[in-house]
Order: sequence, then C-alpha cells, then structure tokens
Amino acid sequence: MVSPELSHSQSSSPMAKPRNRSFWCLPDGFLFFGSAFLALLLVWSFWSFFTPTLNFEAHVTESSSKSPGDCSESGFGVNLKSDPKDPTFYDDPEMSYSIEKPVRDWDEKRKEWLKHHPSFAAGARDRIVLVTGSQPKPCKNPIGDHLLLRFFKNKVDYCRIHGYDIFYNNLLLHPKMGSFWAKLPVVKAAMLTHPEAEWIWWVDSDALFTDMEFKLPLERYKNHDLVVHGWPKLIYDSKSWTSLNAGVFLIRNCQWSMDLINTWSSMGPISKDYEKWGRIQRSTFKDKLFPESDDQSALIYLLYTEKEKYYDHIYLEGEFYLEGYWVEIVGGYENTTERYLEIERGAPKLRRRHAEKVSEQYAAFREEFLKGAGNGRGSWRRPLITHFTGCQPCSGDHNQMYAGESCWKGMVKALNFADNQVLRKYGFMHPDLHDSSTVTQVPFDYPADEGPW
Ligand SMILES: [Mn+2]
Repeated sequence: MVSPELSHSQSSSPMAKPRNRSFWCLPDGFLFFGSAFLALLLVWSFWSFFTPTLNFEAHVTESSSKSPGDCSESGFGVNLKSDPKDPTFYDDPEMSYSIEKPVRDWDEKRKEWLKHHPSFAAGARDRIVLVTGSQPKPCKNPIGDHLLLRFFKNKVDYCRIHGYDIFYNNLLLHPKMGSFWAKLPVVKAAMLTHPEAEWIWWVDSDALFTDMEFKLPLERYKNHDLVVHGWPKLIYDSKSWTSLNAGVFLIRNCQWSMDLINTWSSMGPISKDYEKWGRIQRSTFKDKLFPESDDQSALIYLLYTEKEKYYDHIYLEGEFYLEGYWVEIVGGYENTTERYLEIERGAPKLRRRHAEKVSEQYAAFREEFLKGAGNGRGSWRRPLITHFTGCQPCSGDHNQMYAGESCWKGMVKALNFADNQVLRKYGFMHPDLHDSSTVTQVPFDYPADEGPW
C-alpha cells in the first residue's frame, strides 16, 4: 500500500518529474482499494497454507497496531521517555552523591525506583554499566592522550558489541580522592545514577579488552557482591599486596556495596587517619614498597582482617584473566592469533560475514573449539583484559623494572590485537600488530558450497 507520506511528498515536491504524473494522479481511493484487495488475496492465500493459530493472529495484530514511527520504546525494549511523578530517592533532599555521605536503605530505594520504571525492571538482573576514566588535565606523555583515546575506544567497542552502557569520567569527584582512590567516588555516583543496572564494572584506563567476545559468567557471581581478580592463598598465606588487583572489578549495585565503599574509602585520603593506614598496610603487606595507603591494599586488608565479614561477599576470580599482567600476556598474541585462525580454517561458520549486532552468536559457536585452550596463565585463549600495571600511559611514568619503550610498544600491540577483532566485522584488519596505521581488507573466503543457503 502506498503510504500517505510517500504519495504526498512525491506529488508536492518541486523536483518531481512530470513523467509519472498519470500514475501519481490516480485517485487515492483507487490505490487504497486496489492494494487492500491485493492484501486480502495475499492473506487469504497464506491462510490456506497455514493452519491458523493464535500465535499467527497475535503476530498480525501486533505488527499492524504499531505505527512505523512509534519511538516510545527504544534501546533494548526500555522506555527512555517516562519518569513518573511518584517521588523516589532522587527527590529526597538528604540524598547525596558524595563519597563522604553514606547512603542508607539503598536496596529498598532501588527496588522502589524499578517499580516505577517497569520497562527497566525486566532485564535489571544482568544489566551492566561499565565505568572508567582518566585525569582532568592533558597528558604529560606526548602520546598519552592518543593512547588513552584508544584505550577508551576499545571499551566503547566492547560495550557496543555486548549492549552495555559506558560512563567515562575525567574529573576528581572529590578533590582529595586522587590517583588510585579516584575510582571510588565515581563508582558510588554511578550506582546512584544507574538504579536500572545490577552491576557497575570498573575498568582502569590502562586496561583494555583483548577478547571482544568473552562475556562475564554472571551466573557464577549470583551469590556475591564484588568480583575481583585474585587468589585467597596469596592473601591469607603470603600476605601480598598484589594478591588481588583492584584495577578491574565488578560491584553489585546494592546496600552491601554502598557500605563497602564507605569503609573502603575511610582508609583513603579523606580520612584523618590516612597516614596511619599507610603504615598499617606496609607493616601487614611486606612486599608493599610505597608509604601511602592505596585502595588495593585497603581491600586486601579488609579481606585479611575481617574474613568472616567480607570473604563470602567477594568472589576472587582466578580462573580467567578478569585482568592480566601485560608482561606475561603480550608475547602470546601472535600464537593466539594463529590458533584462532587454525580453528576458523576448519570451521566455515566462524568465517561467515555477519552484522556486528549478532556477534554474540558467533562467540557462542567459537566456544566449542576453545575447550582445549585453557584459561589464564599459559593458555592460548584470548585474555579478557590485558592490564598495563606499572606503565602509566598518561604521565609516561613507569616501573623501573621495564623500559618505557616496552610499555608503549606492548600497548600498541594489545590495542591492535583487540582492534582486529572489531575491524574484521567492518571488513578490515591490521596485518601487523606493531603497526597501527596500516590496514588491509579481509578477504571473503567463505566457500559458497559450505554456506547455509
Ligand atoms: Mn591500572
């Protein structure tokens, strides 16, 4: 059927050519009845093919009742346009986003908000908002801002592929909470700003996704509220300040987490006991070399001293690289690339070109071939996150253990390794992981006789 907009625009456009005039001048009524008759014939012939079922009827009604321009529901079936008048925690003048003011009854408040926003309640259990950020000023390292942009692009790519929201912060939300402490005020504010999300996923600016397909096994964390990469043995036996890494963590949007952030940040620079905490941490964790209290040691300290209170809530993920130390990872990218190519050569369905939006299906296909790959250290599976601990892309400072060159070269290699997984869906790739600016086209090598058609 010719839509009214189309016939209108065609007949009134000054650019319309007179050649088709006779067609466009047919009375609307004629067109309508003509097409309606054709539609009826079509429906009728379909009717004789299929046994009519309730489903079929429902489908017809649903598709015809919704006009094509109806945008009241967008995104993933959530309503972005409705915020009912019913008061929520946002209307409470006592509510504060500040790290210095604790939030109480957060579970009830969040539940209440979801009740008033039912379209968000449906998928709330698995909803993740990724939060990251960097400093407010330009980088001292001449290539620092470029590197940070690429680290951020990588996170945007990962989030787009998996349908996660992302928030980038480049301000100190509390003037005293700088460097490694800066994340806590941001995570707390993000929890309040995203009651629709069950999880906030903090990822440091010097960490990047190097497996664009892998999804967090959320089912495994259902009875926990904080997930970090770490090892109980190193906490309780070795008492090491690197027994877990606080640069990447998944935190549940709940009251327990609000309380944790409160206790955790009370060992930071906002505390009058900040220096004392530095001394305590250093005497507890002998391998800690600097005097200031840091967020990672503070978290380990809580787990170590109050095991009964914290251990059950915190999942120490040691099975895969929730984050992995770059030094033990970057040398393996070529081997991993080769192993994945080998798999693809034997599995045409993995080579099939597809829209980026349906990438997760191909990730699931690939899983069956990765069973022997192992996970974490020594494995040839792509590491979920490569973390450039000890290298600071922005300031240019780095641990004296390694040359600055190896930091920046490693980052470029990791960024291109990750980018290749994304670019491929756009038809291109970096042929050389060390060379960021050269791209080649991905050949179409999917044999027609193996196709699904
Ligand atoms: Mn880091």
